[in-house]
Amino acid sequence: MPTLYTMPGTCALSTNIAVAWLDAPLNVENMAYGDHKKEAYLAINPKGQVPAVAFEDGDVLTEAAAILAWLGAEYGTEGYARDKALGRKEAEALSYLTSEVHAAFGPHFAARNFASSKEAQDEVKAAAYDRLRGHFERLEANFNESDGDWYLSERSFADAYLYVVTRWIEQTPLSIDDYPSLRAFRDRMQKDEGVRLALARQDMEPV
Ligand SMILES: N[C@@H](CCC(=O)N[C@@H](CS)C(=O)NCC(=O)O)C(=O)O
Repeated sequence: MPTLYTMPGTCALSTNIAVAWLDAPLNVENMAYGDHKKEAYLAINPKGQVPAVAFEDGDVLTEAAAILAWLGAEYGTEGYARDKALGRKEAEALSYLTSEVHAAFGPHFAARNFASSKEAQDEVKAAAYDRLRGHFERLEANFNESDGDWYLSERSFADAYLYVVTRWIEQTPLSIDDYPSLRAFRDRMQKDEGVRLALARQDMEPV
């Protein structure tokens, strides 16, 4: 059985939720923070990041969007990346969420990677918060366009990833209350059985 590697609080939660929604046959190995930089895990994923899926034949798949696409293709049923129109939009949403929105949190989580002095780090963080405001405004507007309970026309893996960033906002000076549809979405997600299972598997609580 393939193993999905996760860590508490991380974007790996999106893949963990997808595994729960699909009831896909994967082990979920939730590492303690720090284990991702140890030799044993670096031998699996030299990037030292989660998520990663290790297959029994030794192959390894990294990058959340790629793992979600693989899960959909391998275990998907109707509504999970099988419908072509939804699949296109889902791929677009996942690229946006992983490469733009997630990346914009970078200076917040690791300002030291962007500047060395405290003053410069504060400046970089302030710029990141402005950028994040733009992203959350766009996410809220996109959500409202779908006119339903989900980010796209029906439930998709974009919702699993969107849930992750609606949690991370709590750690920043931004407020989820400024984005009422996203707030209601987050509340709904936290009542979902699959989301609760994935949270428990990653030693996490609803926010
Ligand atoms: N581009 C990667 C990013 C993965 C990533 O940033 N993972 C974070 C957790 S959300 C991580 O493992 N951080 C630890 C580190 O980089 O040291 C993806 O989409 O999977």
